[in-house]
Amino acid sequence: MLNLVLFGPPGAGKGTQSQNLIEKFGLIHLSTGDLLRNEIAQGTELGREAKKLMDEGVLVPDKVVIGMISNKLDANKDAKGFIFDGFPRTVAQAEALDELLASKGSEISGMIALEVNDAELEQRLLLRGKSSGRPDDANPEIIRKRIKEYNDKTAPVAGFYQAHNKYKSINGIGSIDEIFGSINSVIAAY
Ligand code: B4P
Repeated sequence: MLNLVLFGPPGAGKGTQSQNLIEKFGLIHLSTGDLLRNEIAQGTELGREAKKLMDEGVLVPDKVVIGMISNKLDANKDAKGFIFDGFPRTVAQAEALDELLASKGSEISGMIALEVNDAELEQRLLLRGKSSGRPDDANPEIIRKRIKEYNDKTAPVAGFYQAHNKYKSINGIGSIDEIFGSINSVIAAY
Protein backbone atom coordinates (compact mmCIF):
# COMPACT_ATOMS: atom_id res chain seq x y z
CA MET A 1 0.00 0.00 0.00
CA LEU A 2 1.05 3.59 -0.62
CA ASN A 3 0.09 5.63 2.43
CA LEU A 4 1.12 9.28 2.24
CA VAL A 5 0.88 12.03 4.81
CA LEU A 6 0.70 15.45 3.15
CA PHE A 7 1.88 17.96 5.71
CA GLY A 8 2.15 21.72 6.02
CA PRO A 9 0.59 24.80 7.59
CA PRO A 10 -2.94 25.97 6.72
CA GLY A 11 -3.03 27.01 3.08
CA ALA A 12 0.21 25.20 2.17
CA GLY A 13 -1.59 23.38 -0.66
CA LYS A 14 -2.31 19.99 0.90
CA GLY A 15 -5.86 19.82 -0.45
CA THR A 16 -4.79 21.14 -3.85
CA GLN A 17 -2.01 18.59 -4.31
CA SER A 18 -4.20 15.77 -2.97
CA GLN A 19 -6.48 16.16 -5.98
CA ASN A 20 -3.53 15.53 -8.34
CA LEU A 21 -2.37 12.52 -6.31
CA ILE A 22 -5.82 10.90 -6.28
CA GLU A 23 -5.95 11.07 -10.08
CA LYS A 24 -2.45 9.71 -10.62
CA PHE A 25 -2.25 6.93 -8.00
CA GLY A 26 -5.91 6.03 -7.35
CA LEU A 27 -5.55 6.59 -3.62
CA ILE A 28 -8.38 7.30 -1.18
CA HIS A 29 -8.28 10.91 0.03
CA LEU A 30 -8.87 11.37 3.75
CA SER A 31 -9.04 15.06 4.68
CA THR A 32 -10.07 15.62 8.28
CA GLY A 33 -10.96 19.22 7.36
CA ASP A 34 -13.39 17.98 4.67
CA LEU A 35 -14.81 15.28 6.98
CA LEU A 36 -15.46 17.88 9.69
CA ARG A 37 -17.04 20.35 7.21
CA ASN A 38 -19.26 17.49 6.04
CA GLU A 39 -20.44 16.91 9.63
CA ILE A 40 -21.17 20.65 9.91
CA ALA A 41 -23.14 20.64 6.65
CA GLN A 42 -25.22 17.70 7.92
CA GLY A 43 -25.90 19.49 11.21
CA THR A 44 -24.71 16.59 13.39
CA GLU A 45 -23.83 17.08 17.05
CA LEU A 46 -20.18 16.43 16.23
CA GLY A 47 -20.41 19.08 13.51
CA ARG A 48 -21.93 21.65 15.86
CA GLU A 49 -19.13 21.12 18.40
CA ALA A 50 -16.42 21.19 15.71
CA LYS A 51 -17.78 24.35 14.06
CA LYS A 52 -17.20 26.49 17.15
CA LEU A 53 -13.55 25.43 17.32
CA MET A 54 -12.89 25.61 13.58
CA ASP A 55 -14.41 29.10 13.31
CA GLU A 56 -12.01 30.22 16.06
CA GLY A 57 -9.05 28.66 14.23
CA VAL A 58 -8.22 26.05 16.89
CA LEU A 59 -7.87 22.28 16.55
CA VAL A 60 -10.76 19.96 17.38
CA PRO A 61 -10.06 17.23 20.01
CA ASP A 62 -7.81 14.33 18.97
CA LYS A 63 -10.43 11.75 19.97
CA VAL A 64 -12.92 13.14 17.43
CA VAL A 65 -10.61 13.13 14.42
CA ILE A 66 -9.00 9.78 15.29
CA GLY A 67 -12.49 8.23 15.46
CA MET A 68 -13.41 9.67 12.04
CA ILE A 69 -10.20 8.31 10.45
CA SER A 70 -10.67 4.90 12.04
CA ASN A 71 -14.19 4.67 10.54
CA LYS A 72 -12.90 5.65 7.10
CA LEU A 73 -10.09 3.06 7.18
CA ASP A 74 -12.65 0.38 8.09
CA ALA A 75 -14.95 1.51 5.28
CA ASN A 76 -12.16 1.25 2.65
CA LYS A 77 -10.59 -2.14 3.37
CA ASP A 78 -9.66 -2.81 -0.27
CA ALA A 79 -7.98 0.56 -0.92
CA LYS A 80 -4.62 0.68 -2.74
CA GLY A 81 -3.56 3.28 -0.23
CA PHE A 82 -4.52 6.58 1.39
CA ILE A 83 -3.57 10.24 1.29
CA PHE A 84 -3.85 11.71 4.75
CA ASP A 85 -4.48 15.44 4.27
CA GLY A 86 -4.50 17.60 7.40
CA PHE A 87 -4.05 14.53 9.62
CA PRO A 88 -2.14 13.83 11.85
CA ARG A 89 -2.04 17.34 13.32
CA THR A 90 -0.71 16.38 16.78
CA VAL A 91 1.82 13.82 17.95
CA ALA A 92 -1.02 11.92 19.70
CA GLN A 93 -2.82 11.68 16.32
CA ALA A 94 0.40 10.43 14.66
CA GLU A 95 0.79 7.69 17.29
CA ALA A 96 -2.86 6.69 16.92
CA LEU A 97 -2.52 6.52 13.12
CA ASP A 98 0.51 4.20 13.40
CA GLU A 99 -1.50 1.91 15.69
CA LEU A 100 -4.56 1.90 13.42
CA LEU A 101 -2.47 1.04 10.35
CA ALA A 102 -0.40 -1.58 12.21
CA SER A 103 -3.63 -3.32 13.26
CA LYS A 104 -4.37 -3.69 9.54
CA GLY A 105 -0.84 -4.90 8.72
CA SER A 106 0.05 -1.60 7.06
CA GLU A 107 2.12 1.54 7.73
CA ILE A 108 2.84 5.09 6.57
CA SER A 109 5.12 5.14 3.49
CA GLY A 110 6.24 8.69 4.18
CA MET A 111 5.38 12.26 5.07
CA ILE A 112 5.80 15.00 2.46
CA ALA A 113 5.89 18.50 3.94
CA LEU A 114 5.09 21.60 1.88
CA GLU A 115 7.19 24.59 2.99
CA VAL A 116 5.45 27.97 2.57
CA ASN A 117 6.17 31.21 4.45
CA ASP A 118 3.54 32.89 6.67
CA ALA A 119 2.99 35.94 4.41
CA GLU A 120 2.17 33.71 1.42
CA LEU A 121 -0.14 31.51 3.54
CA GLU A 122 -2.10 34.51 4.75
CA GLN A 123 -2.44 35.87 1.23
CA ARG A 124 -3.64 32.51 -0.19
CA LEU A 125 -6.21 31.94 2.56
CA LEU A 126 -7.64 35.48 2.37
CA LEU A 127 -7.96 35.04 -1.39
CA ARG A 128 -9.75 31.70 -0.95
CA GLY A 129 -11.97 33.31 1.72
CA LYS A 130 -13.45 35.62 -0.92
CA SER A 131 -15.11 32.66 -2.64
CA SER A 132 -15.06 29.69 -0.21
CA GLY A 133 -17.50 31.08 2.34
CA ARG A 134 -15.27 29.51 5.02
CA PRO A 135 -15.39 31.72 8.15
CA ASP A 136 -11.86 30.60 9.11
CA ASP A 137 -10.50 32.00 5.81
CA ALA A 138 -12.23 35.39 6.04
CA ASN A 139 -10.42 37.05 8.92
CA PRO A 140 -6.64 37.75 9.13
CA GLU A 141 -6.70 37.35 12.93
CA ILE A 142 -8.22 33.85 12.69
CA ILE A 143 -5.73 32.91 9.97
CA ARG A 144 -2.84 33.98 12.26
CA LYS A 145 -4.41 31.95 15.07
CA ARG A 146 -4.47 28.87 12.78
CA ILE A 147 -0.80 29.39 11.91
CA LYS A 148 0.03 29.69 15.63
CA GLU A 149 -1.90 26.46 16.37
CA TYR A 150 0.16 24.83 13.62
CA ASN A 151 3.47 26.05 15.07
CA ASP A 152 2.52 25.09 18.65
CA LYS A 153 0.80 21.73 18.15
CA THR A 154 1.33 20.45 14.61
CA ALA A 155 4.93 21.32 13.67
CA PRO A 156 6.27 18.74 16.22
CA VAL A 157 4.60 15.99 14.15
CA ALA A 158 7.42 16.46 11.58
CA GLY A 159 9.94 15.34 14.23
CA PHE A 160 7.88 12.19 14.83
CA TYR A 161 8.28 11.12 11.18
CA GLN A 162 11.90 12.34 11.01
CA ALA A 163 12.72 9.99 13.89
CA HIS A 164 11.29 7.14 11.78
CA ASN A 165 13.20 8.24 8.63
CA LYS A 166 9.92 8.98 6.88
CA TYR A 167 10.10 12.75 6.42
CA LYS A 168 10.83 14.82 3.30
CA SER A 169 10.21 18.51 2.86
CA ILE A 170 9.77 20.33 -0.44
CA ASN A 171 9.31 23.93 -1.55
CA GLY A 172 5.55 24.67 -1.56
CA ILE A 173 5.92 27.94 -3.46
CA GLY A 174 5.71 27.86 -7.24
CA SER A 175 3.17 26.62 -9.76
CA ILE A 176 0.87 23.76 -8.75
CA ASP A 177 2.47 21.59 -11.49
CA GLU A 178 6.02 22.32 -10.34
CA ILE A 179 5.13 21.36 -6.78
CA PHE A 180 3.37 18.20 -7.99
CA GLY A 181 6.59 17.31 -9.86
CA SER A 182 8.60 17.60 -6.63
CA ILE A 183 6.07 15.41 -4.80
CA ASN A 184 6.33 12.76 -7.51
CA SER A 185 10.13 12.70 -7.20
CA VAL A 186 9.76 11.92 -3.50
CA ILE A 187 7.17 9.18 -4.16
CA ALA A 188 9.39 7.59 -6.82
CA ALA A 189 11.97 6.90 -4.10
CA TYR A 190 9.51 4.91 -1.91
P1 B4P B 1 -8.13 22.03 6.69
O1 B4P B 1 -9.38 21.84 5.97
O2 B4P B 1 -7.19 20.87 6.79
O3 B4P B 1 -7.52 23.25 5.90
P2 B4P B 1 -6.26 24.02 5.47
O4 B4P B 1 -5.12 23.67 6.38
O5 B4P B 1 -6.79 25.40 5.45
O6 B4P B 1 -5.87 23.77 3.96
P3 B4P B 1 -4.81 23.22 2.88
O7 B4P B 1 -3.36 23.21 3.27
O8 B4P B 1 -5.38 21.90 2.43
O9 B4P B 1 -4.86 24.30 1.76
P4 B4P B 1 -5.32 24.26 0.24
O10 B4P B 1 -4.66 23.22 -0.59
O11 B4P B 1 -6.80 24.21 0.26
O12 B4P B 1 -8.40 22.51 8.23
C1 B4P B 1 -9.41 23.41 8.64
C2 B4P B 1 -9.68 23.31 10.17
O13 B4P B 1 -10.24 22.02 10.50
C3 B4P B 1 -8.48 23.44 11.11
O14 B4P B 1 -8.14 24.79 11.40
C4 B4P B 1 -8.99 22.67 12.38
O15 B4P B 1 -9.83 23.48 13.18
C5 B4P B 1 -9.82 21.55 11.81
N1 B4P B 1 -9.05 20.29 11.64
C6 B4P B 1 -8.81 19.67 10.44
N2 B4P B 1 -8.07 18.54 10.63
C7 B4P B 1 -7.85 18.45 11.98
C8 B4P B 1 -7.13 17.52 12.79
N3 B4P B 1 -6.50 16.45 12.24
N4 B4P B 1 -7.07 17.72 14.13
C9 B4P B 1 -7.70 18.77 14.69
N5 B4P B 1 -8.40 19.70 13.97
C10 B4P B 1 -8.48 19.55 12.62
O16 B4P B 1 -4.79 25.65 -0.30
C11 B4P B 1 -5.21 26.89 0.22
C12 B4P B 1 -5.33 27.91 -0.90
O17 B4P B 1 -4.08 28.10 -1.55
C13 B4P B 1 -6.33 27.49 -1.99
O18 B4P B 1 -7.12 28.59 -2.32
C14 B4P B 1 -5.44 27.07 -3.15
O19 B4P B 1 -6.05 27.32 -4.41
C15 B4P B 1 -4.23 27.96 -2.96
N6 B4P B 1 -3.00 27.32 -3.47
C16 B4P B 1 -2.66 26.00 -3.35
N7 B4P B 1 -1.45 25.78 -3.94
C17 B4P B 1 -1.02 26.99 -4.43
C18 B4P B 1 0.16 27.41 -5.14
N8 B4P B 1 1.12 26.56 -5.47
N9 B4P B 1 0.26 28.73 -5.45
C19 B4P B 1 -0.71 29.61 -5.13
N10 B4P B 1 -1.86 29.27 -4.47
C20 B4P B 1 -2.01 27.97 -4.13
